[in-house]
Amino acid sequence: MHPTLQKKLMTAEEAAELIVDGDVIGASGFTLSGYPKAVAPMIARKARRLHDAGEPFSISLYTGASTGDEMDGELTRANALSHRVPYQSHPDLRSAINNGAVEFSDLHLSHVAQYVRSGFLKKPTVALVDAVDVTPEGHIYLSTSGGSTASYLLMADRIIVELNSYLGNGFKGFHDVFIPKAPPMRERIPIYKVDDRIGIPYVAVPTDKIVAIVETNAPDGTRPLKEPAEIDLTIAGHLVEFLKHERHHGRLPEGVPFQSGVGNVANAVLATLAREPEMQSVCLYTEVIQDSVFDLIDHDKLIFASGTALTLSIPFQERLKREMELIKSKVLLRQQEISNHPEIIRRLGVVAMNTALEFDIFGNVNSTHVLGSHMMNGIGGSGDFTRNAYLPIFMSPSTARGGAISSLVPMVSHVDHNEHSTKIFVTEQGLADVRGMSPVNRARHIIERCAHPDYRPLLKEYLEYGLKHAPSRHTPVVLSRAFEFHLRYEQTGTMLPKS
Ligand code: 0RQ
Repeated sequence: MHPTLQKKLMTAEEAAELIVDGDVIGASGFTLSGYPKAVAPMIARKARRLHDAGEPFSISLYTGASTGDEMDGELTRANALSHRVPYQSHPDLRSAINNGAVEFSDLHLSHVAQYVRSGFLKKPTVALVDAVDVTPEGHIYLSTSGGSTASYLLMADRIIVELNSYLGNGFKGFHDVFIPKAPPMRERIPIYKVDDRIGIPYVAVPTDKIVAIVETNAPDGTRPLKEPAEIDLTIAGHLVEFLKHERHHGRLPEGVPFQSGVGNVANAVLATLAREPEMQSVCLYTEVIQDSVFDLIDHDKLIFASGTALTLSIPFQERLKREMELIKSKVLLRQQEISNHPEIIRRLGVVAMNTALEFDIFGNVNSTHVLGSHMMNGIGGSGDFTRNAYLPIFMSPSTARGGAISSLVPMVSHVDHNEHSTKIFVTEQGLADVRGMSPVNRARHIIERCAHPDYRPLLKEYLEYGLKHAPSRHTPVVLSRAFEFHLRYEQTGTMLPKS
């Protein structure tokens, strides 16, 4: 290591001492990939020590999206977090948000970097990043996530680099870092093909801002994905049949890229696409690239994948290390404001596939709030993609909690994606294509194709009641009954009426 950088080497514990009460940390990390793993637990330790001594200590934490236990878990358990932005999925942090201990700003992920650069959010005082290399000129080569890290590095006064040797120098070159100009002088973002590179492979920072370098050797703490369950495969099967049908009828141009959300259903869809002999090779213009990218590669079905996070389970992180050059020729990582940018999603005609918690008979979707109140993870990129996609698709099992909850309800208890943006719904029961339909036809179609048989008659009865008693036949919402499923669940523990 160059002597100028060597002087900044320190332990994670020493680096944590540089963090003070009230700091705003802008960190790397997106869906458990590329987040710093060493310094945050030491910040948590410092917080405990200060709290025990009766002193205040709490920080704000901005990231790309969710991070692992070393960051979101440790900091939450030490009561060290006051404000979290913009997405999370850790059970302890989720509880702290829902019990009011941590303030949470749930933002569209494409907005975050611009929020920070334009001063809508407090300026990060410290950037804390997981990197594969840092050079004497101040070139920081990010690890497995792009996130909003380049903007945090740009805006923060102090930078702490976790120099992570796990992936090795071979990882350099995965990133394409580009920050758009500020409005109103912004120019077009010149991505015309999924694999277009428009930036540079590192983030350039003034070296005097780097206050600490902490050496680590740690893989991402990604949770292993389960083998796809029967229900995930059934949903994936309906979806793939639909895509083949659309292609056959000339409504799905060859080469339109796919975006797929996180989790088991999303992974099962891509794995099913990979195995389907009639589906041609695909491009991904997405945010999270999961293990299933290897299914596509192995079946020679991947043309190229552009994302902001390479979220791989440990066996696939090991495989990435073994096949670095092959994967690099097929995958690139962008900043999340570019991976999720409306201009590019609309231009490329992305097919967006995301998971809903619940959706209603008219096509509104709730992705975030259980019973309208309890925060699950956040909207993430689902809004960026859904609103701008060529074909937005929502998937969900038709019931949750052993059948006590219907994912299809008379009216969603919280709206993340409204009926004007949504088009296709899929459950294990079937697929509803509601493009161009009036609200009543949408409702009939969605109930018939997607509802669980236990709930279908109840939803039909609600619709028919609305057609008789609602103030309008256009969208026959009956306010006094619209939340009867949710209220019944709160009162009895099931959305099904007592028989
Ligand atoms: O609860 O874990 O206690 O059993 O919700 O449900 O079926 O395991 O689904 O893990 O795919 O997550 C929408 C949360 C789905 C996710 C959501 C309960 C259910 C279970 C999880 P348990 P599943 P998944 C890319 C795009 C928003 C962000 C997004 C998400 C738990 O996909 O966060 O799309 N999406 N980003 O029992 C009450 C209902 C329920 C319900 C399910 N209707 N009411 N509970 N559950 N339906 C990623 C990023 O942008 C970063």
